[in-house]
Amino acid sequence: MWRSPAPRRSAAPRHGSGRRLLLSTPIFYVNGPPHIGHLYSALLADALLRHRRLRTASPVRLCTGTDEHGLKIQQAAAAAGTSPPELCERVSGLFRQALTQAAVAYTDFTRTSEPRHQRAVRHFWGALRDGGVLYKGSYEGWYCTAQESFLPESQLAERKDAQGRPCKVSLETGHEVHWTKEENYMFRLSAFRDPLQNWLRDNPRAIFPDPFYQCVLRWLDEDLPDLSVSRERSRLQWGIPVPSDPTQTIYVWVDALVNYLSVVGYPESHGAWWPSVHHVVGKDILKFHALYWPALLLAAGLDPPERILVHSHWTVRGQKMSKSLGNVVDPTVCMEQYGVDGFRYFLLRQGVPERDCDYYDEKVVKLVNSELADALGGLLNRSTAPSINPSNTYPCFSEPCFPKVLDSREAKATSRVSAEDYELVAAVASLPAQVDGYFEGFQIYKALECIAQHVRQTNGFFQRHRPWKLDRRDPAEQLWLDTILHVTLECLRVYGLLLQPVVPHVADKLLSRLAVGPGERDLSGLRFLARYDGKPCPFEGRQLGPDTGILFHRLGKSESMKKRKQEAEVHDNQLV
Ligand code: ME8
Repeated sequence: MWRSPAPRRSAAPRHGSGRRLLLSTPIFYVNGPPHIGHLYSALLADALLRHRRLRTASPVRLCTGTDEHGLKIQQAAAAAGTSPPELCERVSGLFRQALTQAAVAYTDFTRTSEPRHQRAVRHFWGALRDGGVLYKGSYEGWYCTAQESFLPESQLAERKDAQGRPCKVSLETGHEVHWTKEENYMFRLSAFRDPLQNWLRDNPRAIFPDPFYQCVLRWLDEDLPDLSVSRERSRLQWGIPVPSDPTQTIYVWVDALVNYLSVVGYPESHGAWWPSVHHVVGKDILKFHALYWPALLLAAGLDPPERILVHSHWTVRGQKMSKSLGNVVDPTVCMEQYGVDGFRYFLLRQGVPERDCDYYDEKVVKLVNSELADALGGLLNRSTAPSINPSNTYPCFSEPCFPKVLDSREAKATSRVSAEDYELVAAVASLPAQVDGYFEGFQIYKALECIAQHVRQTNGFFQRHRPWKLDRRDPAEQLWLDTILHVTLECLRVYGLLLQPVVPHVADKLLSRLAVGPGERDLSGLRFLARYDGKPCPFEGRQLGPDTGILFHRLGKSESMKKRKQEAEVHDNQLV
């Protein structure tokens, strides 16, 4: 019987927002090129990373990479008429390229074929062996190569194969499973029910959003059979041999999961980061991350990760994405078509972790045109137009024009400021805290929905007061005009700051136009409309940045596509 080791001390400070954090994406199989689902995981993690960097100065890392061993890759290489190393090199490069193109600011990219990773896996295996949780047994069951996993009967369905013969397939992937009988090393997963239940009971936010936490609790009430953690080397050569038993290869999932440790220097220096880790994963690999991985960690004398952030899947026009249906969406093409920021915005604004989301092109065009090009870009364009702001400065706020009230219902009949204007000011003032809450709650889509709604509200403000109708020759009108513009630019500045984690290039363009310097862009010191509270505003009277053109070109015209491409090239040379 496995016994829990004495409580461990970790060098990673556990609490408070000022501590270091390791964010991760899954490491992706190299049996096929990247698709939008992979990019979505990476963008979620990237937005969390960027948001955190804007909030705190404490170190944060984002690790990603490629999962290169196992039967699936061995077979894919054979089918492509190439060797596994050649396939891995090529496809791993495609993932790296796609993530870089999408401006995913990863700090680490692990390939499981790297020696430093393999060394960590061998050490981890040794820790499991020394912990007494491995035993050799004869194992038989239905193996699904696509999932690299043995499946119980409950996850299988009867089908006919291409020749019309009955066969069994995985319910989840639809791929045929094969009866496999081998001598394997087994991991005593069954001994970890109580430790896992205790961990989850003590950490109700460890698996997030909550429906996935509940799902894992249910799994723990069911059968928890021991896990086969090696394969016979005669069948699987493409993997890490079991230390001191060259007849066996380490199970690809054990190998892959250890990437989260090898990246932070396991077994020597991981203590500086572990277990201050948040894993972003798709729901398809929840069991591996929420049951197997914490159990393996406990068995190896380490703490489970702090959080597992789970998201659902993208379907395409209502169908599961699959090579056989030929409906796999290539993120590289999408980014060329919709712009890097356009596509980032779409995926993060439309993707809801709790439920599957459907992809189709028209939806991208409609959303991005309406929210980025028209609402946000239009507002910037209108409020900085030379006809309305010929001095091209951040205009001054006049307190008598916009008197402070404690309650929007107090709006005076004598002032031109309406109750709706006061509501706008109050809403934008509380927006940063709201957005922080949504990022913390892994609801980036809600943060974006909320920002978009505020942008609409600000357009309403601008429209309501028709600043273009005001007569600048009249000093009183000029003061009011400047005040309207000041409030509008202050709102835009807040939106630009808050959008940085999602649309870094667009936000940079917006903030540069508003003359917000590089040192004025973090979120920790964000103050909105200081003048309304009688405080000085550092931007007032400042010369605006150069007008570098439309903030985001509407999608759908070949001309604007060309422009976007040129701009992306210029930007690539300037930004991470
Ligand atoms: O499972 N929608 O790799 P993988 C959204 N190597 N996200 C999707 C998706 C979809 N339709 N399809 C895939 C593996 N994903 C293992 C992981 S980690 C130690 C090892 C995303 O290439 C989602 O994050 O099959 C999913 O979990 C991951 O890609 C699976 O990628």
